[in-house]
Formats: sequence, structure tokens, C-alpha cells
Amino acid sequence: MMTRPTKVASILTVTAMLISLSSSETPAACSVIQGLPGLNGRDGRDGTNGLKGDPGVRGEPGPQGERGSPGQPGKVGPKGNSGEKGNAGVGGLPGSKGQKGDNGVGLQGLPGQKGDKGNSDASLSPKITSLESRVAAIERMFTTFKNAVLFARGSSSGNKVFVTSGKTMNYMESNEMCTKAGGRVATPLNADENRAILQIAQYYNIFPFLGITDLQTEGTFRYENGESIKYSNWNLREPNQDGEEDCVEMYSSGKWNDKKCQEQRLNICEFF
Ligand code: MAN
Ligand code: CA
Repeated sequence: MMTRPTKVASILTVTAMLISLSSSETPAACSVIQGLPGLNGRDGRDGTNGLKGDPGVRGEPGPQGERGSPGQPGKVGPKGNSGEKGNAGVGGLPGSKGQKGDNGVGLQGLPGQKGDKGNSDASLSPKITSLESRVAAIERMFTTFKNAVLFARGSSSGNKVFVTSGKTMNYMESNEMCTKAGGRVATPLNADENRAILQIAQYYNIFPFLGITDLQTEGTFRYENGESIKYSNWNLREPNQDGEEDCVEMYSSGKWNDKKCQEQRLNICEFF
């Protein structure tokens, strides 16, 4: 592309050549030479704005929006009307026996009135169905609750649940703590219960006193209820009453040793 000054210069050169050429011709022969095209004009100025166009055609509906978040719960509704009278309840337990009356001579009374008609099977059936589903719901809640307790710091064997407070204390304090909680100091009645107690102790790496002592009769180990023990897991050469040893501790092996009740051991209680 030729720049504007170069283009002007070449046009001037050609024009000069043509003039000198025409002047070197014989003056008698006169002729007309057509001029070159002029330069491009400048760009025009911006015009004024045009008129506003007509409104466009309405577009298609857009796709459906996303689902909104749930609203706040509504207010509690008004109290419903009273239901119909329910079926007769189950009879209560027999009352306690009355005191012996004075001897007397009386006439035999008249026969009593005929009793009310008992509930038929048909009227009991919906009640039983409702009770069954409520019992099933309680069983599910109980299982969940038991799992929660065991998960935290417990173990179980059969229906027995062993739970530790995670605290160490002497035998009397442990006994008091378990009793206040509605249980007893952990008392293994068989190898599996012994295992369940050991499981908690190993987790804490602190070992417990068991609910067994010979405080009542030296040399006879008993449960808290006074019964002599029916299952034991003594370590070799135990119990040896080394000094004064009336309580029973569990070793990390699960074996038992008689030990001073004032020692500090892990509190583990049993329930059920
Ligand atoms: C210590 C105490 C006793 C136990 C012996 C076993 O002396 O724990 O209770 O019998 O060790 O060697
Ligand atoms: Ca001992």
C-alpha cells in the first residue's frame, strides 16, 4: 500500500513528464490530455441518531426454575375434639389380703347380680395391634439407647450391660457409685461376663475391682447379696490374703487377685 505523500509525489512526477512530453511535440499539432482522478475525499461527519425502532417480538418462555428451600413449620393446629369412649381397661392386680374378721353368725347373702359382658375378641383386636406397634417402637428405641451407652464406654454379655464412669476409686466408693446409679459393681458370673468386663478395662488400661469380697467371712468370697461365688477365675496361687486382702481385682489377663479394698481401681458397674 502506497502512503499518501508518495502517491502525491508520483502523480506530480507523471504530470511533469506529460507536460515536458507535450512541450517537446511539434507546437503545430495541438492535442488535449485528460487529467488524473482526484484524491479520495475525507470521511463524512457523524449523523444525528435515528428514530427509536418498534418493540421486538415477545420471546419463548424460559426453562422451569430450581425448587425453592422448604418454608418454616406452620403453627400448632387447634386442639381436636374428644374421641369416643375407649374399651374397658385390663383389670388391676388383686388387692392385698384383708385382716381376719370377727367370728359371727350370719345368714348367707343373696346371690350377686350378673356381671357385665366381657370384651369380645373383635373389640380387643385393634387395641392389641396398637399395643404391639408401640412395644415394637419401644424395643427399637431401647436397642438404639443401649448401643449409644455401649459405644461410649460399655460392653455387654447376654442381657447384662457393663458401663464404666471412667473414674478410679476404692471398692467402697465404687460400690456406692454403682448402687446410686441403680446397678452393682461388675460381677462376672461366667467366662463371657468376665470377658466383657475385661474388654472395658483393656480399653482404659486401668483394671477394676469386682463385686466380690470376703469381708463377711474371711476366706469365703461372696457376691454383694451374700451368696458365695459360683464362678471364679483366680490367678495362680490366689487368693492368698497377702496381709489383709478382702476385695478382688481383675488383672490385665482377666485373671483375679485378692487385693486391699483401699486400692484405687477402675469403677465398672453392671446393670440388669
Ligand atoms: C502383691 C499383691 C498381692 C498378690 C501378689 C502376687 O503382693 O498384689 O495381692 O497376691 O502381689 O505376687
Ligand atoms: Ca492377693
